[in-house]
Amino acid sequence: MNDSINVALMGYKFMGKAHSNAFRQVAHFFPDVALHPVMQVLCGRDQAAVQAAAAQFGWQETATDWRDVVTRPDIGLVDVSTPGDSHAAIAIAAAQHGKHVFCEKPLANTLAEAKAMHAAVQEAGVVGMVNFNYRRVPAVQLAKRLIDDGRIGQVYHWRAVYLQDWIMDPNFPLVWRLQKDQAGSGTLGDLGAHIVDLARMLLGEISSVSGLTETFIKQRPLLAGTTGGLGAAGSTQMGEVTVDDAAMFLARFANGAVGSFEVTRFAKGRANYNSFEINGSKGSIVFNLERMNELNVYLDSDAPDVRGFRNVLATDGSHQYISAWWPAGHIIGWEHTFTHGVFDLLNGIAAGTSPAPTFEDGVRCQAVLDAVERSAGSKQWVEPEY
Ligand code: SOE
Repeated sequence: MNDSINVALMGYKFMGKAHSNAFRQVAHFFPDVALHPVMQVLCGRDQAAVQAAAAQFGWQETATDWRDVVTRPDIGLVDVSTPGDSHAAIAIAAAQHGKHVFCEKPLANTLAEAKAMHAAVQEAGVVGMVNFNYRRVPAVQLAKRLIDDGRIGQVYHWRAVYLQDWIMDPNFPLVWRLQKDQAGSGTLGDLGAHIVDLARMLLGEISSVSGLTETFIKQRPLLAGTTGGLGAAGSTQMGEVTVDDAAMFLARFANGAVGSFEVTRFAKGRANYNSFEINGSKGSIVFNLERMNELNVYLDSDAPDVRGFRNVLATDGSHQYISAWWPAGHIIGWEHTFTHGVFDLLNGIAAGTSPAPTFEDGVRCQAVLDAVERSAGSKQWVEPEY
């Protein structure tokens, strides 16, 4: 059997569940993975909740303070799946103690934190990888191959949206994702980070942006149990929303292409609609996460009488990661992208290299988000500060 590595996962909610599933599945479906993960410690502040999660997801131990975990000599890999306000502290401490670091997106809440995290993994000589999971959709990898091989020619346009609708009810409470001190930003960091990362992977660096942000509902009910939450008589107290509900920006790419990006949590009916279209001199590509096994492709090289958008089902052995799963046509789902990320991460650790998206990619994405915020404030075109 291959060597193993003990993993500590920080965070046990939505992302903790997705990452746990990836660590549990990876060696079963990718038996050639160079390091087998041992699900050693699950860490979270609420002892009863973290114990229940550990039992459900299959972790051997629990801890309630990440500081006790990052110093443990038996831990080789620290996975940071907490809200953004603790990413930098945990990742930097873990790197300083010689642990490899896997971090949920966006890498940090600010550009300065992201740069400090990148410096920490570099100085420690450990692997640092950001979990931008949509890179690891096989159909998205097919899009990359078509572009890199020149099949759609010179790329002129990038057009991406990431749309959700889960906070449209004004009575939806002021959860952590709506508070700048915890989340860093709203849709921009949560959803915009994903499509910026995809744009960078597929088209290359973004050189300037012009953006706007908007917060439609500025006050929301405080959650019970938070300062000023439900009053004695049951009256609901309100708190300020300090992040964007929507963000839009135009971009120029270093390769001459131009792009548009739109993210919102106010698109009724769009639960998790992540889609991009790329237009080149010889063809076009369209991806939509709701049909994540498919890639829509238009190629000039087709005979004129049958030319048109075709739907490619990216589920046969020629498509990345697919041979580990099922026969052609037996589709995969959202959770598989996390397993693919963990597979590449573990191979990277064994080889001593950080797989993309590295912490440097995380910094470059953060620099674009930072530029959009500055542009929204100044109403000017702004360049990312890499
Ligand atoms: C929440 O809006 C969220 O779960 C993001 O945080 C994820 O990164 C995205 O994949 C789906 O939406």
